[in-house]
Amino acid sequence: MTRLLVTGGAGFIGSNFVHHVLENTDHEVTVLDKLTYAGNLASLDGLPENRFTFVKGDIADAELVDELFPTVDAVVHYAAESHNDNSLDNPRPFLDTNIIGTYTLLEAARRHDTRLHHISTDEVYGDLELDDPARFTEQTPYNPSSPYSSTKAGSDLLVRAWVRSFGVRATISNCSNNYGPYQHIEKFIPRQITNVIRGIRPKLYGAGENVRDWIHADDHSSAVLRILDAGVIGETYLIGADGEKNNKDVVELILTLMGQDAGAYDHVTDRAGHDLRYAIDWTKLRDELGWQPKYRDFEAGMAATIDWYRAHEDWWAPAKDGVEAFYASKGQ
Ligand code: NAD
Ligand code: TDX
Repeated sequence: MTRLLVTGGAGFIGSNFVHHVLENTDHEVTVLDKLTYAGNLASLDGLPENRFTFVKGDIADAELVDELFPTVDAVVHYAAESHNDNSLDNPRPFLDTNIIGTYTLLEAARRHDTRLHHISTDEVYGDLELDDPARFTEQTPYNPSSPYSSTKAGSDLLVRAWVRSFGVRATISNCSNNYGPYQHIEKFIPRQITNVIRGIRPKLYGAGENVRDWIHADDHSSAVLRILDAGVIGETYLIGADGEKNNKDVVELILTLMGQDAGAYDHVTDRAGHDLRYAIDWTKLRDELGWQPKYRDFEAGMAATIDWYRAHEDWWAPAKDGVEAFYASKGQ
C-alpha cells in the first residue's frame, strides 16, 4: 500500500486518476485542490471513505504543503491552470499556480525527500506542420506558444533543475490531449457535446484543420501509475495513444453520433497563436516500461463520453451559461 498526495484531484484528469487508483490498487489517496472554477467535488463522489481524504488548499501555500508531504509516500502533481483560452485572457493565475505552485511543491519534496511525479503536456514542444510526418519525442526542443504552455514548460524545467541540483526524486510525463468523463465544458469536446444537448450549434475555431492527438483520460491514468511504479528518477516520458484527428473531423463525429447533420456547426474566430498540430511518439513508455493504451477505438470512446454528459447534466449545467457568455464576448 502506498499513500499518494494528488494535487488538482478535483479537476478533469486528476479526478479520473483518483478513481483509477482507488479502483485498481490498494493505495490511499489524499487530494489537495484549491477548488478553482475548474475543480468540482462532485467528480470525487462515491469514493471509499477509508482510503480517500480531501484537503481544500493552494499548492502555493508552503505551510500547508509542508504539513501534507510527511504524511505521504509520493506526490502526483496535476494541479494547474489548464485552459489556453483563459491564459490568453488573463495570464497571471497561470504564473501563480503553474510556476510558483510547482516551485512550492519542489521545495517541499526537497525538504522531505518525497518522490514526486509532475504531470505536463505535449504543448511544451510547440506545434508541428500539418504535412510534417514527425512526432514529438523526449528529445524535441521546448518551444511553447501560449501563456499556458510556456508556464507548463517553465514548471517542467524547474522539476529538471530540482532533480539535478538538489537530488529531488522526480519524474515528468508530457501527455497529449485527453478526453473522457469529468472534463470541464470550456474544453473543445465537452463544449460541443453540451452545445448539441442544449440546441446550440458547435463552434469550430478557424477552418478546423488543427490536429490534436487524443487519448482517453483513463489511459493517461494507467500510464502515470506505471511511471510511479517503474519510472527512472530524473526521466521524462511522453504519453500518447496514436489518436491524431483534426478538429473538423471531431466535431462532425460528435454531431453524427448525436443524431444531427454532420455539417450543423459554425466557424468562429480563431484562437490567437493557435498551435497547428500535436503528435506524440510514445515508444519510450512502451519499450522501457511496457505500457499500452486500452482505449484504441476513438468512436467508441466518444460515444461513451457523449453518454456520460447526457447522464450528468447536473454536473455541468451550472457552468454552461457562464462559459458560453465568455466565448461569445470573444466572438467564439
Ligand atoms: P483542470 O483545469 O480540469 O483541473 C485543474 C485542477 O487543479 C482543478 O481541480 C483546480 O481546482 C486545481 N487547481 C488549480 N489551481 C490550483 C492551486 N493553486 N492549488 C491547488 N489546486 C489547484 O485541468 P486538467 O485538464 O485536468 O489538467 C490536469 C493536468 O494535466 C494539468 O497539469 C495539465 O497541464 C495537464 N495536462 C492536461 C491535458 C488535457 O488534455 N487536459 C493534457 C496533458 C496534460
Ligand atoms: O470551442 C472550441 N472550438 C475549437 O475549435 C474550443 C474550446 C477549442 N477549439 C479547438 C482549439 C484546439 O485546436 O479545439 C482544439 C482543442 O482545444 P482545447 O480543448 O482548448 O485544448 P488544447 O488547447 O489543445 O489544450 C488541451 O490539451 C493539452 C488542454 O486544455 C491542455 O490543458 C493540455 O495541456
